Amino acid sequence: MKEKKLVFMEHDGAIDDLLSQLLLLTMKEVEVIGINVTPADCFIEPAIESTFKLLQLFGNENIPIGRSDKNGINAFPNEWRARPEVINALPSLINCTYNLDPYSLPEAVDLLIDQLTLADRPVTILLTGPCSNLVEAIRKAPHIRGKIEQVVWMGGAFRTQGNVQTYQHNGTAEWNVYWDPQSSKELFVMELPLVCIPLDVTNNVPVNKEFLSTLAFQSDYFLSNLAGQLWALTIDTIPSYHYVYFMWDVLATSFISLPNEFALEEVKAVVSDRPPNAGQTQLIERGHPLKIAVDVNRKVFYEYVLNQLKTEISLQSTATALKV
Ligand code: AGV
Ligand code: CA
Repeated sequence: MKEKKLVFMEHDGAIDDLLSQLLLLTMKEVEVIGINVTPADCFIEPAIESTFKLLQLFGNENIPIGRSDKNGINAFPNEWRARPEVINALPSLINCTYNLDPYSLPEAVDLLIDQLTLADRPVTILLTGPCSNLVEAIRKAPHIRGKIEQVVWMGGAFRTQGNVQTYQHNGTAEWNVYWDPQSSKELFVMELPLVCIPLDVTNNVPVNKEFLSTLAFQSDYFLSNLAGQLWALTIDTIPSYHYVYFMWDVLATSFISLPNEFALEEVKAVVSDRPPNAGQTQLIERGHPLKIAVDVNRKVFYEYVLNQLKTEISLQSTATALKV
């Protein structure tokens, strides 16, 4: 049998990140070797609770979770960070047993270093939040570079407008890059095998009612039902910022399984770390080489997600998790 692809996930607890974790766990060809949670687009305690509950549904409580205590240079709006709190109260998750002390978990950078060091083959790192833990891990333990097969990052806005709208900013940056522009700048300088899934391509995949309606018709499947509940929470996305919620992280996650459905381009780029464009990913000739996704087969992507959400989770683990 073909060996599974090893994946370490770094997320930041937003609804989209949790949906991405769920999608990743449905991938039969993938072995998840750890999940770090950063309090960027979330508050840490509820996000760790959701992360653990999703693992539990799949009977994967043995996958280690790392807790990051980092503060971004540019914090996410608190209204966004507070959104995920409601997730743990959804009917599909509220009765999962949860008695984990989040402060007993390993620190994120240490967990990443340990898991990469232990891995017996190269690992794909999936970043659906900021890149700060990865950059610090490589700085602290340069030997882990050799264990990195590829870094897939939902981040950047190369030939399109950014999604940061705030003071002292001209709107050119994407949030995951902007949260910690200095680490982002350093990530590009490191010249890892990096693929960015930027706004240029995620703009093609909004969460729309048609998709949610199709998903609802298959809600006899536990995971489809749960995903439908999660996405419904994104429809009234916070006033005064963006009204449309995209499948940003979910698209980046699908790249792990569907690389051939994406058009990639090799570019050279740098990240700005000062106003008025901190966090902007700029294409310039003297920049660092990386790949960016510029297009995706949307139809295949939506169908793939719908199909993965028909994955049956074992009744036994659900029963234990839900105490039924
Ligand atoms: O910029 C996209 C990133 C993704 O990793 N996040 C959300 C996804 O998890 C930040 C973000 C941009 N707009 C948002 C965001 C919004 N309206 N609500 C919450 N987060
Ligand atoms: Ca995210």
